[in-house]
This record gives sequence, structure tokens and C-alpha cells, in this order.
Amino acid sequence: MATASASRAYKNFINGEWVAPNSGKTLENRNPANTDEVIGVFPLSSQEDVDAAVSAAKAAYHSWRLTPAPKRAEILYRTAEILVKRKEEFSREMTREMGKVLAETRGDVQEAIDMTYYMAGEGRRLFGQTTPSELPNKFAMSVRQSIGVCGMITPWNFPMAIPSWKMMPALVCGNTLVIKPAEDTPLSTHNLVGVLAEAGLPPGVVNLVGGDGPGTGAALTRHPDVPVVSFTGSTSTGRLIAETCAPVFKHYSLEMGGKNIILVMEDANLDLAVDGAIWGGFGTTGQRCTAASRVAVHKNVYNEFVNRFVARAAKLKVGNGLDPTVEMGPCINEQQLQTVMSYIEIGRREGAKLLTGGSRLSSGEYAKGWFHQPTVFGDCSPKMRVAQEEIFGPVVSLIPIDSLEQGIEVANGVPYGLSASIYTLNVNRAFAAMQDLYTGIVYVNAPTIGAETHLPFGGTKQTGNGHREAAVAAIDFFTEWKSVYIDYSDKLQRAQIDNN
Ligand code: UN1
Repeated sequence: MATASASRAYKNFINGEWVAPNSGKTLENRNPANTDEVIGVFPLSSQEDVDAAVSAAKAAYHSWRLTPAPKRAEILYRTAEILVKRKEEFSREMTREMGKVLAETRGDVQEAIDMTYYMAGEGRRLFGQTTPSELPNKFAMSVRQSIGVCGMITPWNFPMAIPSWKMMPALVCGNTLVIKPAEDTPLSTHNLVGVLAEAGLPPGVVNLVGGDGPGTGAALTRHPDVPVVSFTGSTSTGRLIAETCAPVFKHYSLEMGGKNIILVMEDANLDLAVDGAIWGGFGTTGQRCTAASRVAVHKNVYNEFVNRFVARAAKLKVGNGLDPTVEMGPCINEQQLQTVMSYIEIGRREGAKLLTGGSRLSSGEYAKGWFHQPTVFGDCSPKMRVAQEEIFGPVVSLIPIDSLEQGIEVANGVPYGLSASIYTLNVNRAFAAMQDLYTGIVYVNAPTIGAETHLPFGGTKQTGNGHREAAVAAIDFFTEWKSVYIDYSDKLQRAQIDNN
């Protein structure tokens, strides 16, 4: 039931103040495991609210850009320290607003902590290059420069980690920003922004506007004073963002869908492969862009693998993620659940064999939430829609294969290229897979999920647009290179001419 404190009205954060939206409009945030429970009421911001946030970020940019990077980094260090102290509280709040189990929301907050420490460290690096000039008495170097106001649009599945992937590198590089979190999970971003403010970030450097995609998100993306847009979400929304940004030459980074695969070879440790496929397929209720929604298994071990995998999937305990015995939470909302259910129908119609699950859970303890059974389709052919399209739910499609070569062809035969994995004890197979899988991330003897913050994150083909998040790759996105030549010869020296 809704409690008094649960219906708290949250605000936007603009120019260092928590302010109610000008629009006067709000969005309700409800617990997907129990929709009677209102987490809070959040702003649905208008163009005017976005304008106010962008002009605060623009004004703050002048001094933030000139604040020494190690000083900017000190604020990030303090942010990370506060996050460590409040990890448990933020994790519980995240499970209530998002549904995934507590162990995973703790991981989400930890990922934000890791990214914040990592980017704080970058404050004393932000390395450029020095290099010899081709001319005497001339010095050459390249330095990084900040860009300006960054607009950020983030998804609901990693509601603190993904905002941190965008905010922390942007900040350490000297940019200011406006972030619009997903309407299903605004609280976790609200918590992160609150901690940055508490850590001493100057007013206007970070601004938060709650809202929806077509209204608030589009206003932010279009805004002429926002030269950089960083987006994580669906491929269809990513395309709209590209269409808005490209004609006016904004920088934009898109992190979109995945149809990730685990290859299980005939020599694999099957216990390990089953563990990995369960975690990769059903962790976060399959709602990760890195989820292992396909498992291709060598025919020699196919039956054995399928029997063990299906038995484990069928036994997964579904429920409210705050219950420590629960292994899989609900889908995020009714629409996502409907998408899952429609793919079950599609799979049945195209002849995939339903091996377990296949239904919504709606009675008893499940009556008030968006729950679905862990579902496995067997004997899928690689071109079936359930083996090609991102479902973003607890559905895994199993594909029998004859060889590693065929497995790689199946792996690469989808429109996406985020993450892929191989289970094998054969070093040659492992290296061949590492070489030939055309994805942004490859795992050997581990599932498709579990990226760490100091390695580039992102994918090929329709997963992205060539950029990467995390690691130094994020620094590359949030800065521009400036090449500097200093001629101390006291005469005109013409490159390419006077030295030849
Ligand atoms: C996502 O799936 O949207 O590697 C992000 C992972 C996490 C991040 C996932 N560290 O699964």
C-alpha cells in the first residue's frame, strides 16, 4: 500500500536548487513488484524546464571548464565516498523502483562507485601526447579540451550505474550537463545527483530534469546549446536521436540493443556453462542490453545441456527482489511484460519448442506486479524472430550447432553486436572465437554480462554508433583533441616544405 512518505513529491535539480517543474506536471513512480506501492511523484518537465536547466549548465561551464581537473576530481572522490556509505539504502530504493533483486541493485550502485573512483583518478591523468616536430626548435603536443553542455538520456535497467558512466567522465573532463533519467526509475538518478551536490559540486554543473522521451528527452536533444548527447536505450529511439543530431553536427553517442549469445562447445565444462547461461539469461529478468538471450550448443552436448538448463530455469524463484530468497524480479512495466508475452506467441507460431515457462504470473503474491515465468525455447533456428530480435525479458532461445565455425556464423548473424561468450576448454577455440566474434565485448568461460568499468563498453552494428562508454574511451567521447605547435626558432618554418 502507498505510505505517506512514499508519495513524496520529488523535484528537478537546476542551478544547485531542487525546484518544482514549471510544467506543473508529474509522473508516478510505482514498484513493479507491487504496483500499489508508490515510490514517489516525479517531475514531467516541459521545454521551459529544459531551457532553464540548459542555461544553468551553460553559465556554469565557464568556470567549471577552467577548474583544474585534479580539483574537479576531488569532488568525484567525495561523491564515491558518500556512495559507499549509502550503498545499502540506495540499493534498497533501487529494488523498490526497478524490481531487480537486492544483490543486483547492490552491484548497480557498486558500478557507479567504481566508475566514480575511476574517473576521479583520471583527474590527474587526462593524458594527451607530446611528440617530436618535423622541424627544429619546434614543440608539438595534443591536449584534450572540454566541449560544453552535455545532454544525457538514460535507461531504467541500470538506473544509477549508467547515469554514472555518462556523468563522471563528462564532469572530470570539464563539461557541464543536464540529465533526463528514464521515467520508470527517476529515484536512483535523483539519489546520485543529490550525492554530487552534497560532495560540493558548484551550482549549474549538474542539472536533473525528470520527464518522458518524446517531450523532455526530445527537447534536451534538440536544444541548440547542447552540443553533446549521450543516450542509452532502444535502437528505435537511438535512430531518432541520430536524426536530430546529425544535421546540426552534434556529437552523439548511442548505446542500444543487443542479441547476445553464449556458445557452448562440446568440450565445455557443462556445469559452468549452465551456471553462466542461467545468470546471463535471467539476471535482471533478462532486461540487460548484455543479456544472454541466445545459447548455441554443440549437438554432442545439446541434450545434456538442455536438460540441465531447463531444470534450473524452471526452479528459479520469482518474486519481490527485496526477499533474499528470490532469484528473479518482475518486468519493469506492463508494456515490457506485454512485449515478452507477444514474443512467446511469436516463438510458438514460428515453431520454437517451448521447454519451460511461457506465461505471465498473476495470481497470489504475483497479482500486483509485472511478473513472468523464466522461459526457454528449444530447437530454434538462427533466423527465427526469437533468435534475432531483442526481447528484453526472461526468454532464452536455444540453438543447436554442429561446429565452432557455424556457432560464429550464428553469433554474428544478427543486427546487433554487443556481447558474446564461449564456453570451451580448448585454447585454440577460445582464441579463434575472440578473433572472429564481431562484437564489442567477448567473454571466455563467463556469461555475456559482467562488464567492468575500466574497459570500454559498447558494441558493433546496430548496438552503437562507433563510440564506447567507460574506461579511457569515455574520455575520448567527452573531449575534443587540440593539437598545439610551439615554434621557438624565431623564424618562419614551413612544414612539409622547409625540411625537404
Ligand atoms: C546493460 O546491460 O544495459 O555487463 C548494462 C553488464 C553490466 C552493465 C550492463 N555491468 O551486464
